[in-house]
Amino acid sequence: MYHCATPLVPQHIAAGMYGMILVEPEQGLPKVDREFYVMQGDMYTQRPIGAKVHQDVDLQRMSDELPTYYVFNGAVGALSKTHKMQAKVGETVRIYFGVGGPNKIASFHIIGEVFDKVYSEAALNTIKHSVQTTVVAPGGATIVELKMDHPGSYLLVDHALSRTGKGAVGVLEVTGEGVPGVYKPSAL
Ligand SMILES: [Cu+2]
Repeated sequence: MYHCATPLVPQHIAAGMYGMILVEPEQGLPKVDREFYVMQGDMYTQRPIGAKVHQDVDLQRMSDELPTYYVFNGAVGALSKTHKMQAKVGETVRIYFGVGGPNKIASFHIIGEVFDKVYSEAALNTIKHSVQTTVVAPGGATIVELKMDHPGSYLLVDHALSRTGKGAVGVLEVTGEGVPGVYKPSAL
């Protein structure tokens, strides 16, 4: 994860001056069907969330670490309305997930799925299996992989779930025929 270092650094980061660079091993990472880039950030504004006016930074809120917004890829709705994340049943999805911050740790989770693999802290020499939620520090990243077994709308969230109401939600749309037995109706 990179960012600028112009004072005030957290103010610049809160405005989105960060991104991710992938350094692959010489042979590359294993092939997957889909790859997505997601970064979480926190924002501090003088007006309440949703105010339809120019939103200046609130330096006191920033200092107090009380974000107005939590966003994926820089805007509310970036990964739920503006851009669609799509995959098909049977495909393997890899998500590069980073936290620009400046301040807040993310508890990255996908509702309805489990990460088959997590490269914790984006260290390519360490793979964890079958992880439900993974912690990502500000200035850090992770890589997760999951095979999609069933169609549906899977929500990407920070599992500090109050943050979904402040923007931190994305949608991975999976189409196709479900694998029998993955989800079955309960016997009532
Ligand atoms: Cu900057």
